[in-house]
Amino acid sequence: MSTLPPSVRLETGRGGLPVLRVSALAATAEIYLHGAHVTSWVPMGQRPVVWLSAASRFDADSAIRGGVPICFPWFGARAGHPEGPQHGFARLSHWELVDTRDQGDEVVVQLRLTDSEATRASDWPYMFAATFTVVVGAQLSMTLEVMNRDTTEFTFEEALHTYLAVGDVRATEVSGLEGTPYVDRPTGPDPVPGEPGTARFTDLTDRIYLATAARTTVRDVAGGRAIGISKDGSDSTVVWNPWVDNARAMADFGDDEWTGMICVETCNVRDDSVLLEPDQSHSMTARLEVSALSTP
Ligand code: TA6
Repeated sequence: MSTLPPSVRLETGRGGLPVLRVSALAATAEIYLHGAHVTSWVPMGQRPVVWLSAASRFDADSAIRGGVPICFPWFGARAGHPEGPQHGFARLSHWELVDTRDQGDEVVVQLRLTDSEATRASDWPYMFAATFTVVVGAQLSMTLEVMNRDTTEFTFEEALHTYLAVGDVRATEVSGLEGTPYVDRPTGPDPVPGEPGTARFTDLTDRIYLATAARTTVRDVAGGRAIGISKDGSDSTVVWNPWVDNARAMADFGDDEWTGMICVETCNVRDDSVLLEPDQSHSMTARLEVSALSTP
């Protein structure tokens, strides 16, 4: 990696982990090399859009709580492999900084993770290259590209597990998924019919919406703003809030923090998993933008 542009500084972050601090004209951002983990995106004049727990761990053996965890090559617990880390190894791995450059008013940062002795020795032994490209500006664009560098096909799941900051999740709704069937994880594995209205939050919410490429909008009424999430190359969307009991049960999640966040995750999971032939690659992009809340 050659020298960095003045808009990007590689510094020592929390827990002594290396962090890229990005100052674009229209926004600032932070990306830890640990997990290629976006932990902050703040458009000029806005409050932080990406939520981060005050109780998050910052060590090489733990996932950062909040921000945008990269879930790869599986999502959740890996079927048949209880020993594997929840949500795959990508968010627990050190990613290499391969490129960073100014692009007009925006700043582009690119990180890469390839197979290693550890991953090849795991129960997911394939040769791959994962490239994560973040474009920091008035919007935040994140693209995960996976290339099959093996001589055999492989299937993977992926998620940009985005935590968004809201004023009060109990006064928040998510539009764009109306009528879309989903797996309601607290109640069972089979998809249930979609709801006609916007998604609202009154309890633990953990939904996998399948076969949807829809743009979603988080209407943060208490926070007075809307957050738009558009996506390419993604057929699943997960919506999650742990609610009070699960928040209390997580050591890296403040007991009262659950009211201030909602996860809207850009994914390809379960039936939407991705099959790659040798030398094939697949890209998935999530794009965030903030706007004032239009009155209903
Ligand atoms: O995306 C929702 C989910 O799969 C929930 O079931 C919950 O486990 C959440 O991810 C957080 O997972 P983590 O491993 O980061 O605690």
